[in-house]
Amino acid sequence: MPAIVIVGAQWGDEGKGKATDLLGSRVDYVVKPNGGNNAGHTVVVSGEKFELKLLPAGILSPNAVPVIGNGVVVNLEALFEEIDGLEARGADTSRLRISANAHLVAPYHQTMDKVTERFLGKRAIGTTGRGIGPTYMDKVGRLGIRVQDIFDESILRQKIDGALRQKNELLIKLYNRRSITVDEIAEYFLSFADRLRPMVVDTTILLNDALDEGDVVLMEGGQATYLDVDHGTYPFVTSSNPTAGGASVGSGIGPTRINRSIGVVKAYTTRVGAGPFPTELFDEWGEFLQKTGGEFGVNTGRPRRCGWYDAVMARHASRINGFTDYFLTKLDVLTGIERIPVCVAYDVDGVRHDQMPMTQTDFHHAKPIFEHFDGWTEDISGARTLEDLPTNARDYVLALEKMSGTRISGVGVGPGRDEVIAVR
Ligand code: 2SA
Ligand code: GDP
Ligand code: MG
Repeated sequence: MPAIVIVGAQWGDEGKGKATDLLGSRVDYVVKPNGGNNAGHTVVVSGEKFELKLLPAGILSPNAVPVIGNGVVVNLEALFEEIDGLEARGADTSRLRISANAHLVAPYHQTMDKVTERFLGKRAIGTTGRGIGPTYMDKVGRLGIRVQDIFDESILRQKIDGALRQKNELLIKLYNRRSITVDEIAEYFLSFADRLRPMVVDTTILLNDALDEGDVVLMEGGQATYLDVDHGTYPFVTSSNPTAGGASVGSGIGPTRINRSIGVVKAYTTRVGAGPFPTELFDEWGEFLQKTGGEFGVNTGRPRRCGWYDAVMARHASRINGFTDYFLTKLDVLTGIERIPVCVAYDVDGVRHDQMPMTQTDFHHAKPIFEHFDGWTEDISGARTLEDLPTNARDYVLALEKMSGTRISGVGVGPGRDEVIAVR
């Protein structure tokens, strides 16, 4: 009956993998609606760490059916590498289902991602280099290759030919690269056909039938609100819609069937890649958060930029995603900080903004206006109720809830599956 969506409320890496895993035992399907192998979701089960990229984190929930939705861009090489890696560690991936409409990442997309970044020079986005942007460009430009095309070789070749006419022009003239042949790309895709075939279904029918039968479907958004191509800090964004509405499009589950929208938000802020970041720290506190929080990219290993919690962003994310509740993560990382700053508004060229500025230029100029909260020194990783927290930690959580305008339903106090406070 109900569909639930999980969305990152900041710039990613809020702990969506952990949030999905927590709900995993109570859901029947876990769908990835957007993104591709640019994502990196960590789940720690009994001290063992799993890093999911293209696969939904729900693949680790033994009773849930993991689904790659139509909105995802699939790199088949990465897909089977990840499946083999998980199987080798004892995970069962046999239930995985993939949308026939999902688009495929071709080797030339990765090349184009990298050369575009090089061309942009100091205005580069800081992409993961996985070819995500160029694959979505081809999807919207109607030059994409879809999963279903692999099962009709003549159509596959026609589509590759169409895409390559444009690509070869670009690659040779602009990027000074060798031209690519239809044969080599067709051969590349066809080499995965036999393994792929049993997993491919019309996932929109699968998921809607499941909802009709009373099953619970969880949509696990990749990336985050401020990396959304419409709502994020454009152009420093990814090329999909990782917001709640995007999850509906990327899975074929109508918006009226979604009855819970969970925002995952870190007790501070991080960002990987370029772009504005008002509360970013360049001092020893930034280093403290990076080190204590282990803030390094799951996929690329890049260090994440770190800053204080930004309540203006959280309020705006609530609005765009219609959050019903927030899951606040990594509260434990703030342990030991005497006074914790929280950004409550921005100063943009002398004018106070309590809401997100309308223009990107203003957001680039935004200086945080901080309120300070008393910290705590006690180890909180064993807390399982709000009452177990030191008073100052509890007050910090309640203050964030008030400032962000959405109730907090859970608090992460460590990376482990059980290191969580269920608030109410
Ligand atoms: P892309 O590759 O076209 O999607 O890059 C565009 C922007 O989106 C950001 N992006 C991410 N930000 C945070 N985490 C992501 N996943 C990995 C992780 C990242 C990693 O979980 O750690 O390993 O570096 C992710 N994926 C995309 C990206 O940094 C660009 O700013
Ligand atoms: P995702 O992309 O949103 O799924 O997040 P990532 O997996 O990229 O990054 C989140 C990191 O924080 C991972 O290393 C998690 O294991 C870790 N994590 C999640 N929740 C908590 C928490 O409450 N406390 C601590 N200390 N770590 C957490
Ligand atoms: Mg991540």
